[in-house]
Amino acid sequence: MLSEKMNEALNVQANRELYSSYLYLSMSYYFESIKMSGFASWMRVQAGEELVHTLKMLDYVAEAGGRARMMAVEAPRFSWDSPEQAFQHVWDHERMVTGLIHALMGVAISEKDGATKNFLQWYVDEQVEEEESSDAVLSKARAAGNDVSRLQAADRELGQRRFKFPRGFEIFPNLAMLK
Ligand code: OFO
Repeated sequence: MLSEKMNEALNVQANRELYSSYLYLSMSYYFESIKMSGFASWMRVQAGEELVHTLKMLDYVAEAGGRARMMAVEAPRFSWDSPEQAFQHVWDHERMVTGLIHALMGVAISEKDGATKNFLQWYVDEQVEEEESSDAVLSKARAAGNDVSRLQAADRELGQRRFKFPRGFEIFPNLAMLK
């Protein structure tokens, strides 16, 4: 059984995960607006992953005897000056989320909640990947700068990324199939 404090902290983090999904969807449409469909597709995949992070956390709350509570989702930023600036934002955002996950782990420890601590380890590991992948994309965007042909090459490369909702979370068809 989750303590009230743990329950609330998990609900708040689930809301931040949903915000992440919303932010990446906003970036996806920004990239569509500047005709960079590969970057747009990459962001859409990222938005799908964040939705899974949200559901996984809310499902855990429900299964652990808590109460999953939906909260208002903040409106994300709408526009960026360049692909590099957008990917810098992703990188900064993911580092901030890593801090939030570590703080959440701190709550599980202070509440002596071993089950939640084990559950959160998945997110700790996932953040290592999220930081690595956003760093790699930021480096590509930075290297391309304003060079149109290099940006187009990066756009083609990132457009290859595919995503399939994991078993149990098949709420949408494969996003790539919608393209
Ligand atoms: Fe949920 O990992 Fe990014 O924010």
